Amino acid sequence: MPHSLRKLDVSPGVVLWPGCLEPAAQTALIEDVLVRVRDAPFYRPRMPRSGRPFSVEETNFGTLGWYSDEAGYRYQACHPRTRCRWPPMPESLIALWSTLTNHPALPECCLVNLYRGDARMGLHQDRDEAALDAPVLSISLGDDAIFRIGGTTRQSPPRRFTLRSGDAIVFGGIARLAYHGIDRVIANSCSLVPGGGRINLTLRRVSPV
Ligand code: MD6
Ligand code: FE
Repeated sequence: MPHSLRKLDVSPGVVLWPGCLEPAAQTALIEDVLVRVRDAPFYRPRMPRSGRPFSVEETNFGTLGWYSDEAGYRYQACHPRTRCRWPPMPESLIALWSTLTNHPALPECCLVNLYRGDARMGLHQDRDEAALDAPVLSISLGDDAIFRIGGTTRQSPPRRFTLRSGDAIVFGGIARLAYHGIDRVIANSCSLVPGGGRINLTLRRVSPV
């Protein structure tokens, strides 16, 4: 169960639950994540065409995982290196999805982003899902991050706010295709992630029902 259901409407379609997970729930969740990472280790995705490596490391849980390399962005059922299916999504995340999104279909993908050092995430849209009617749920663990969100064109003026460990945000409706990114992570602002840094979990529904 979420710790706090205090919610802030950041902009149309974007809802933030600051401190949604209490410290004990954050610790339990990071443990659930790290056990699964033993079977599905972090890797560095590459940009379509150029093959330039991302600064974030990623892995996935669930029936489908988001992956990127020279051939493009896509969802696939297996880890690119182990060739095994992704580990199952932690039950606590599926429960949180139902509570916070109210979406009737279950999430299929939990993308795990690991930010170490000066990793960041450029401005992008989440648009590889056929089920664009479903929102995206994002949970932050570890160091604080400066999140930037604009509108549906790269030119729309962005808003910035800090995402802290335990915060949850949901993007849906007219914000589902909003451009967003992580400008930077504030090193050592939180000690939750072993070895330091930030882990972000984004849950998505991929297939139409
Ligand atoms: C991150 N988040 O917080 C990256 N995408 O590390 C995302 O890319 C994101 O937070 C869609 C919806 C919410 C998000
Ligand atoms: Fe995103």
